[in-house]
Formats: sequence, structure tokens, C-alpha cells
Amino acid sequence: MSGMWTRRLPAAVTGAVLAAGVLAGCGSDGGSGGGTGGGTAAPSSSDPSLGTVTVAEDGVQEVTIQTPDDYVFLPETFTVAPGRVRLTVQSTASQATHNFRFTPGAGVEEISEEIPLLAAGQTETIEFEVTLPGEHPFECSFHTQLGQVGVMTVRG
Ligand SMILES: [Cu+2]
Repeated sequence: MSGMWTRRLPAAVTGAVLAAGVLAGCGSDGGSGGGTGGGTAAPSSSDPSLGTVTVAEDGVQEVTIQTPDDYVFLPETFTVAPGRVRLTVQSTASQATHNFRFTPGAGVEEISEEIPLLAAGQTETIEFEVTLPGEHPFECSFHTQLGQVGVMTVRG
């Protein structure tokens, strides 16, 4: 007597299938990537030395203006006398990239010196000469539409 047992083997047993490689948890732990940063901060908005012209030992007029993240120059107007001018533009921005140029064709005489790129936190200086009294509109060409413009006046 023999019982017949048919044993069916599951056809699809293919050895060990390791499906275990799923890594859980891509970054649920939000490190916001921000960086709490170096604490150099917050330029108080009105530094009286900004926009004030002083004369250096070499006789060149010196003036510094700032640009923060906001789309402005501080101050947006300043006045120099005819002669050489050393203009420093200091970015106090933490994010925004600006530039500085005298608006082409807008001034009483051409000043071609410019700062093509002023990254956040950078300071750049240009030097040029003015001879005629009058106004020189300037701008950040990236943000002219947002009103980042100003005027340098030459007064004899
Ligand atoms: Cu700008």
C-alpha cells in the first residue's frame, strides 16, 4: 500500500530574496541648512559716515555707501566736488548680489568705472574723475526695476 502524495513545490521560490535594503528616513530631521551664521550682524540703518565725503592724504575724495539685502543704496544720494573720487560700495547683504554702475548716458559726463558684481558681504572700490557740475544717476542694474538707484551730485 502506498499512498500517493503529490507534493507541490511552489514554483517560484527563488532562493533568498533580500529586499531589505530599504533605508528609512531621508532627512526627517530637518537641519534647515541655514546656518545660524556668524553673528556679524544687523547694520544699524543709519551710519552717519555713510555717504560723507572725506579727503584722503593723496587728495582724493573718498565716500562709502552700503547696500543691504534690500534693494537700496545707503544713502541713495551723495555729493562730491569736481576732482577725483574713490567710491567704496560695501555690501551688507547676506544673500543678495548687487552691482554698481553709473547709469549709461544719464550723467553729465560719462563715468565708465563700475562694479560689475558685488556678492553678499563684499566690498569693492572704484576710482574716477569728475569735472563738470551736475548729476550722475547710478544703479544696481540687477535691481533697477525694484528701485535700487541713486544720484551722485557734483557740485563745484
Ligand atoms: Cu541690487
